[in-house]
Amino acid sequence: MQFQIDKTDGKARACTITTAHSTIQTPVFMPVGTVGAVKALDAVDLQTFIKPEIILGNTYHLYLRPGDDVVAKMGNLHGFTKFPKSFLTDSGGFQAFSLSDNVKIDEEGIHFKSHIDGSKHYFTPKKVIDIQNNLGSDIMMILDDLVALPATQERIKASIERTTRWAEESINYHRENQKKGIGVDQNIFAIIQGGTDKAFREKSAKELCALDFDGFAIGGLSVGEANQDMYDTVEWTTQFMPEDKPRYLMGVGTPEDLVENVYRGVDMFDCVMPTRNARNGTLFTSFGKMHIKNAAYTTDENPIDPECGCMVCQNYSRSYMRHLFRAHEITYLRLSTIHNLYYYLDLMKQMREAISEGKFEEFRKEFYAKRGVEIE
Ligand code: PRF
Ligand code: ZN
Repeated sequence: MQFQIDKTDGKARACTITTAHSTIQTPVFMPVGTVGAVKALDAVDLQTFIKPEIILGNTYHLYLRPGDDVVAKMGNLHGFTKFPKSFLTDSGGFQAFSLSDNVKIDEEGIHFKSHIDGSKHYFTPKKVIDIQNNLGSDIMMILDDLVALPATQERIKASIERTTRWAEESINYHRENQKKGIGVDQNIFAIIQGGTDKAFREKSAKELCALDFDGFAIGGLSVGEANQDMYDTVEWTTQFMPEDKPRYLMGVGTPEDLVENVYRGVDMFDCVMPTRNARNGTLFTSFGKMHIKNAAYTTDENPIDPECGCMVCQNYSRSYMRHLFRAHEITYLRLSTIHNLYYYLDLMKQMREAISEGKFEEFRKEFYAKRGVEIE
């Protein structure tokens, strides 16, 4: 992986990441394709209407079904899904915690039961790398131990200590594998934990960033803490992260969260919010959120967002979108997903332009002004 900083503006960064499959300009939002498909879309839709350079896949889901051996046989994620650009795969720990029953963590790994058929499985740091080798993702994530907030100091301490130990095991295993020709084109990121505690975040960041990873993620946020606590924790943590490696904030967030965290030096994001909200009837626009089922849109001829350049906004009215939503038409899911993802990727593009022109502060003010919010 090549990484280059193109421009900075305050703490905000515009960078270029080059993997074996694409060139990624940051700040970047990665659409979530949990089981190897961004829900409601296929690879042609993605390439035609959204044009992402990288999307996410989940180790947990793909390991359980269809099985990473099947994906490997079909030419990895790229050959199987026919999405030719980059994939990042999450390690599975987070999904095991949030989706499966009977999760038990010990010093060596995570025991869990499949949410599909109740079968028993065990993820270890090495096992999730083996699986991600089979998936052929461009960026693999280490197995981490994250805690739901609020948590006790003892629990957070145990989490960062275990995560550091697992990180050491992961990086050694991956670099040894690469010497044997396994995962040569694959990159691996560590995940900083530590809740919202400054001392724990500092310790976790310093320990992990001393290791030979290709990039670093901030995990364990957007798990129930206040927005400002997330922003403060990110701002605090980024100071201990290397400048010359990508920084990825996992599972975040709203458009406001993206602006605030780019402002604090984050390069990469993923979240189910644009895709999930689309399906639930919440559309993102340059003037804020829109609930498309609202009766006010019954005969509204305007596009969802007059400022949006997406395929949906070039062709269809709010009235028609509201109708499709209320009629539970499958077409609604595809169109709303296209609009929301386009909005998210376009927002990142606008931020990159603002950073490149040294106008990020102005951009941020304007972003809030359009939503009727004034900031300092
Ligand atoms: N760890 C992993 N995946 C994640 C997270 C984490 O902390 C989060 C936290 N928001 C989302 N996805 N492995
Ligand atoms: Zn649109």
